[in-house]
Amino acid sequence: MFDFLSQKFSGILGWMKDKGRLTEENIQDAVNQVQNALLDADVPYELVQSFLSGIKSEIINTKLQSGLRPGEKFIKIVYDKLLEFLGGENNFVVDSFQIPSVIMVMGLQGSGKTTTVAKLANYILKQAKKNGKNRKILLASVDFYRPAAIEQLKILAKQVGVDFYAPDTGDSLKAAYDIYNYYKKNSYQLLFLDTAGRLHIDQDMIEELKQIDKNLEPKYKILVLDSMTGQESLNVAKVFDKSVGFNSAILTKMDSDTRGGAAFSFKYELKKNIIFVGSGEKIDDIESFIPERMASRILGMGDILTLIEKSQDLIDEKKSGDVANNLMAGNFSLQDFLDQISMVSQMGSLQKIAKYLPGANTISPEMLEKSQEEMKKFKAIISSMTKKERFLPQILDASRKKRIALGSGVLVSDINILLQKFEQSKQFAKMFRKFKPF
Ligand SMILES: Nc1nc2c(ncn2[C@@H]2O[C@H](COP(=O)(O)OP(=O)(O)OP(=O)(O)O)[C@@H](O)[C@H]2O)c(=O)[nH]1
Ligand SMILES: [Mg+2]
Repeated sequence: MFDFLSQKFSGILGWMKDKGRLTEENIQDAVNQVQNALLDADVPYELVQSFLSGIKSEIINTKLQSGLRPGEKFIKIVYDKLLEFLGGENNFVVDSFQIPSVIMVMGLQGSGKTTTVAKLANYILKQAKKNGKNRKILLASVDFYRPAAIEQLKILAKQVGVDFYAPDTGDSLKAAYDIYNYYKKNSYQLLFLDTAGRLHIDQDMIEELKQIDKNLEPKYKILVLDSMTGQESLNVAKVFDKSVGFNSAILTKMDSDTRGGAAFSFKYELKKNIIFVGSGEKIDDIESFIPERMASRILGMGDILTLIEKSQDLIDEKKSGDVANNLMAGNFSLQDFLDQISMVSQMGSLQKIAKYLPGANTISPEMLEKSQEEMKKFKAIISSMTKKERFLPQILDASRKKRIALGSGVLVSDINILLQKFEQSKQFAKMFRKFKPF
């Protein structure tokens, strides 16, 4: 997700980071590179210009204080602008689907509506479960155009473990009424109404959606957009906005080789939020779209918070929370490092999670493989340390290192590498804290 932009931005900002002085020349150079990256990512020209002029005027007005180096200050300005473009502070959390609600899901054919309905239901169920709650969710479809469409939703509902209802009619408005009555009668908390898509927007489709909207008055209308269609998806969104209207959008297929232009431009162009992104074909492949985290990913600073959240289903919640807190608070110990490594190994291969880590785009598969081996060693090393050593690594003198090396079957040089990497993580956290309000 955002791999393309992230690769470009990491390069540009890596180059700017250590600049001791911001000159007209190096700023212009960086700005040109940002412009090329955005245009290559299929961001509309005017929008790129607006983004860049915001950055330039901010640089002119900026006073170099706040302890950031000039190069870092530039990155901070880009980060803030990026955040603003991606939606600023996100005001939607999935729990804020009010109960009871009807949620109508719309979009072109193949954009991912049906899959997304199932993913959302699954996501909401899981979130509720985490808080010790349950949700009574109904899935239903008014897609009578594609023969297998309703069956597809039925199978997905079963997989997620929520109810499904199919009315006995082929007329979409009648079906919508029938579904709505069933939802009311059985006191469901949420009804997801999957609708039919067409290859292109046509008047019939819009009319049908307008009719259902007028009669059922769904509280939420969500537009599903295929991120692979690039700028075209913005045009689709504009037509929906003018006709049926919608509250927010979900961008699917962000795991594909989309260059991310649509995600980048959506808020600016439509003045509405993206609330989720689809990141794969499986039912769990959905993430909430949190602009701060996306901005951080685009800049190659990783997205540790999402990674930690993803891991929470698998690991000790308190422990992961502690690691995150310690990392942010700056008292990250070797014990936390060990916990982090253990969490990572429980989540599967490094390749899978690397995309959430800072600077991940500069890491090759071979390096990841090597890191996986290294992690095993690190785990053994820290496990051989005393509690005091884990919290005060500065006491590790030659004789302690020798003892640990013997205990864990590694070389003293491996211990030094570990200490170096640990120091780097701390440094990164420090930089991260400077940028982030949390
Ligand atoms: N890689 C990837 N594939 C996705 C994602 N979301 C949906 N798909 C795939 O896209 C294809 C179309 O998804 P559907 O959910 O059937 O799309 P739809 O909008 O309901 O399609 P129609 O009902 O025909 O209009 C399926 O093969 C999905 O598995 C995603 O986030 N990533
Ligand atoms: Mg469908």
